[in-house]
Amino acid sequence: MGLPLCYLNLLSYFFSSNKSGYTAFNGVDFEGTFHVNTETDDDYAGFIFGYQDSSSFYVVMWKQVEQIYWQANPFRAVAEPGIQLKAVKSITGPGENLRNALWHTGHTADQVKLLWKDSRNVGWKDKTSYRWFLQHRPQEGYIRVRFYEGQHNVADTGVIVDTTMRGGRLGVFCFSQENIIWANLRYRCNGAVPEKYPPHYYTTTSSLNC
Ligand SMILES: [Ca+2]
Repeated sequence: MGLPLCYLNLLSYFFSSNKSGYTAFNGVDFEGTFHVNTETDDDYAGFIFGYQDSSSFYVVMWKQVEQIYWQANPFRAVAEPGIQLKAVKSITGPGENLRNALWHTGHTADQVKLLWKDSRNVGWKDKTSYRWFLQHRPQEGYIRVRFYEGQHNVADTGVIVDTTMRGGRLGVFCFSQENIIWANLRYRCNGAVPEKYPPHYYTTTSSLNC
């Protein structure tokens, strides 16, 4: 069994659509809104950036509740609620290993590195709009993501420094979640490295050989 259908759909969308074909190798700001328009599902919604191919991309993904993946092979995968930022660098590409690694909240060798997780560990709420704002400066490896519910900031990665992907395409992401509505997606080129930030707000990550 391969990846969930929506993930495959996403990849085909990337492969076939020019709408998301914007390829940023310089700085980019990317914002959008997602809204889960059902009360009967509790899985992953999010977005992708730095997409180079189906084995190499960044994903920001948010699950509603904790859950062990129903396919225990090739390894047990546990999803936690709370927003996660992952660097995907898969030696296998789409398939069972990457599927379970994406589901899992943690590092999976040769597949996925968890760069950040919201320590509040709170899932998204049904029928609620969340707006994200990403700043990615590939040359510096600067990544920062913030989420808002209305005017209220509900998550902030702080400054993450990672250079696994030096830019790439932008898109949306789902994993086993129905009725996600994405809206008002916007991007703009922006090479300016944001304002100075205190050292404790700065997480440098190493290579992906985790
Ligand atoms: Ca589901």
